[in-house]
Amino acid sequence: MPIQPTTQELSFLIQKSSLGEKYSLAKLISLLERSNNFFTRKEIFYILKNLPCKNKLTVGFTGTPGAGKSSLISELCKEFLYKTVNEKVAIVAIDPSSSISGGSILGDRTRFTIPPREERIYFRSQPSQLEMGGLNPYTYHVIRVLRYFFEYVFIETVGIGQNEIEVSKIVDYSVLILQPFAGDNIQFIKSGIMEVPDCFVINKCDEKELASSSYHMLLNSLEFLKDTLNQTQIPKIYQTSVLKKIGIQELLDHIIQQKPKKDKKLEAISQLERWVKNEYGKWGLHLLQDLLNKKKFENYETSEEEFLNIINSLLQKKN
Ligand SMILES: Nc1nc2c(ncn2[C@@H]2O[C@H](COP(=O)(O)OP(=O)(O)OP(=O)(O)O)[C@@H](O)[C@H]2O)c(=O)[nH]1
Ligand SMILES: [Mg+2]
Repeated sequence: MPIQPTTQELSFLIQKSSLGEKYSLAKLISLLERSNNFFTRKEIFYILKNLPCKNKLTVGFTGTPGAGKSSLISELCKEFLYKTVNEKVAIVAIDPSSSISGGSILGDRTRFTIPPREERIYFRSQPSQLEMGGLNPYTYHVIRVLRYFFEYVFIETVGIGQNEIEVSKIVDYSVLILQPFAGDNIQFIKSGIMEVPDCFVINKCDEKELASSSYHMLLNSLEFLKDTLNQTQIPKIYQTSVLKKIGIQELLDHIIQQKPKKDKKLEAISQLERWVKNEYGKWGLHLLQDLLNKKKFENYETSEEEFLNIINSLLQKKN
């Protein structure tokens, strides 16, 4: 595949991907992950616009390192295969252990036990931009592509705090996975992210006693916060064990009942702002807001192109 594939080649990849061919999909995603490939991306989304988008729900799974996120997602997927008939799920794992140049490697941290030839499940690992597992700059575009081909897209990221907030911006539903608490101090209550997750999971509830005390500790904290934050109700808490296969069905039932709540245009604008802020700082953000006030937002690539034209003409004038 040349650096700049032709429209025909891209259409071919997209057609094959929509028929469930994983190799073509992997190629398509790799094209998106190449940093300097704006025109290819624009072309990809232009072609995709003519296809129906399959996606019903995008779900984010975040949580403390080693809480069992990958293991739990694997179990949820196996359950998903029983529960649904023709639907498909794509998993994107943001892998903090692989380097940017390394691409998708299945390092120690990615413990997925999904049958590799299963046609209804697609797995992709993405190197993280940050040491702790923050979103890659291309994650959003990869998710947008996957939404065309899969009813469900699951994203795994490591860490709570900023990552939790970042991932919540590109998903319809956020699940925070924790391990049973050893002490009586819930450290994350201080981190100000308790209001971000839509639901909590305490995984590794293999032992009833520890599971129950952790559950009540979390419940108390959430009730305390509910009053201080003036919320009407607290999010659901699930207790699961991958080891003993507890709570998996209930959690999956709950997840697939959810409705998409995000306005995809607002989501696109927020991701465009995120990119501009990272690349050009407050100055860029100011120019973008000016542009968005004057011109109706159509789609990510159109606004990105208009923004880059403004930047280029300003830089030319300066020289
Ligand atoms: N006892 C017990 N161990 C579990 C359970 N779920 C996962 N584990 C173990 O916990 C360890 C970490 O599991 P992972 O699924 O890799 O956890 P993770 O949260 O994805 O880890 P990172 O991606 O590295 O943050 C593995 O050794 C799993 O076998 C569970 O329900 N009970
Ligand atoms: Mg993992």
